[in-house]
Amino acid sequence: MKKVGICDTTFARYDMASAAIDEIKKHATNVKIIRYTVPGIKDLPVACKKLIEEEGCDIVMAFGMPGPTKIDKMCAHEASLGLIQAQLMTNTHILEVFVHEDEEVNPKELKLLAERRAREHAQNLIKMLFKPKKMIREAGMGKREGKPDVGPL
Ligand code: RDL
Ligand code: RDL
Ligand code: RDL
Repeated sequence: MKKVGICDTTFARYDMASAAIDEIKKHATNVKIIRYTVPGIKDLPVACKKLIEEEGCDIVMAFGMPGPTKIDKMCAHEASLGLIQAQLMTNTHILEVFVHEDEEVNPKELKLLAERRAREHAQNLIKMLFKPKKMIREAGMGKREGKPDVGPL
């Protein structure tokens, strides 16, 4: 039984974690999911580290929505560095699933992007945990999450 940590924020304007949990449950039955919600993206790194060290998660997903301003972008970069540090400290993958609010102008499109990116990163997680050979077959294929794949050269 693998344990998957799901960490998200109240700052985000879409519940990406629920979309990912639904996607994981569709593709795997032998998985225990542990969810942890924090206020914002800078709170994600320690929450993910706790999911790994204290809850024994084999892999974690970190969902966040950086806002559109300069301070939000800086915040996102800092959160990203923290998530990388948490991965290095624990030797465990944390899939960073961020959707920047200015990736789309139309709120409906932003919602769709968040939903799709969450689900596609959940599919990546399933492959990384259970089907690493499938992941290798996709190497160099120009895959993207939430937007159309750009494809190989
Ligand atoms: O530790 C409490 C907060 O500092 C922390 O939750 C921050 O991540 C909150 N936050 C900002 O302070 C900010 O300027 C967030 C953003 N921008 C942001 O764009 N997205 C967030 N949090 O999730
Ligand atoms: O942890 C999951 C993803 O966050 C991680 O795989 C990122 O490296 C994916 N990614 C981005 O989120 C991004 O904004 C990539 C790029 N840009 C990029 O330019 N090239 C990548 N990944 O290989
Ligand atoms: O060049 C166009 C896109 O690749 C670029 O805008 C990416 O940075 C979009 N992107 C993010 O901004 C992000 O925070 C992506 C991810 N995360 C991601 O996880 N996967 C992506 N793009 O394919």
